Amino acid sequence: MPRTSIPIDPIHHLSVLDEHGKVDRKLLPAIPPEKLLRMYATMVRSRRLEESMLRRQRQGQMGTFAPAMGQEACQVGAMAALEERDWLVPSFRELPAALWRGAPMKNVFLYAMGFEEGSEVGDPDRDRVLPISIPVGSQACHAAGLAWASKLKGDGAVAIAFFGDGATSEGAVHEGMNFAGAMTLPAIFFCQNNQWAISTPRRIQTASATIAQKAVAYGIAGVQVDGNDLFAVYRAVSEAAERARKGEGATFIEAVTWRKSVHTTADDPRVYRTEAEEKAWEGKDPVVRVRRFLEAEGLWDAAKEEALVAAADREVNEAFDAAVAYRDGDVDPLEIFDHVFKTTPPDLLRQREQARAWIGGRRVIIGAGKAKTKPGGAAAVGELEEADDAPSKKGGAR
Ligand SMILES: Cc1ncc(C[n+]2csc(CCOP(=O)(O)OP(=O)(O)O)c2C)c(N)n1
Ligand SMILES: [Mg+2]
Repeated sequence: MPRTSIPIDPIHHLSVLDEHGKVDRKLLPAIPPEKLLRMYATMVRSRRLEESMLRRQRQGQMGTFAPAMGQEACQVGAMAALEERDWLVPSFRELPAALWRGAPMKNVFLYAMGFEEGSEVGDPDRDRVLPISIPVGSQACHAAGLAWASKLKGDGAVAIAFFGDGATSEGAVHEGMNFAGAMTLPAIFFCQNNQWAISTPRRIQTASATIAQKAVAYGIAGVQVDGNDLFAVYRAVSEAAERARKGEGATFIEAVTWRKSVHTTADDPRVYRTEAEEKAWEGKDPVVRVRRFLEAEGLWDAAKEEALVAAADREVNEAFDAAVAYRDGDVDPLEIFDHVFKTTPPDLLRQREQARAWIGGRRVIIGAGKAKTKPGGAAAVGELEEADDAPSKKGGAR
């Protein structure tokens, strides 16, 4: 009765594009130049938008958000490797992925101003993008469910879930991946290991040598990629999608990356990260890496960069102005009951009616101190103020 080894497939690490913009030609995915330039432009647009959002949040012009700076290659590389029919299941840090799918910057601002309709990326009946989901790890189960539906319908769609290193300590991630393994589902679980879960470092999140190796336990494919390498991510996701479409099941991808900025605008990483660490990752910036590659290929130069940045900044400013105009316009606060279910269920309809009665004819302060009155009780998010024509507290519907 000897002790024998159980054969387990090794977990590979994939890297294609180095910090100086040099590539391994054998591994470089074939991406047409127009698509490649659109990928780079999306990374830059995302970076410029988030830099603007950070400034605007500090000035009180919008609420909190979770910047994806430093993780642009993970998200744009992954989404560009997929098709329109594939499902995007984001967590709360997926701006670059949403922009790739066509999210209007105006909506990005609206979401950060508290408007649920900001979640809309396009046509909700057509665009396969789920809204932001804040509960850590929930995305794995959502993607497993969508992948199961896709398998049952035979529509060939793949579902990709984005979550972080911290999420791998949540039960939902294991449930989702186990289900996808057991049911051989067309799902991709994309873990952005950005080294931190707020202030908890990766090294105490799990005793696993890699996060990718957890795939072995679910019987699904697993790979670790350099998450700051657009081409490694693109290749890994292309391979995962191909496997999924062939009916060979799910893949777990660990993308090793770095959150360059704050966890959210309510966080200060200087309290728990050293300057030396920040510096070490500075040279690995995913956007700079692609730019160097494009320059070396003769596809990019300083003038093009300047024009792209100027266009992105223009787009950001126009989107912000449009979002402010919307916020200060005729907004109905009862819309908080909309945008979740296609058909609002009866209990929410009842709550909607209660809220309508409670608001009565009172004024509501919207955004930066603007007062609006809407007859019939519909008003806006923000503070309530007694209006002259409001029903008295005693007499008003409650
Ligand atoms: C179930 C649940 N627990 C706690 C939180 C609070 N929370 C928000 S983000 C976060 C850390 C997530 O870290 P990670 O999964 O690494 O993702 P990252 O923020 O780094 O993108 C926590 C604990 C939450 N949103 N949901
Ligand atoms: Mg993290």
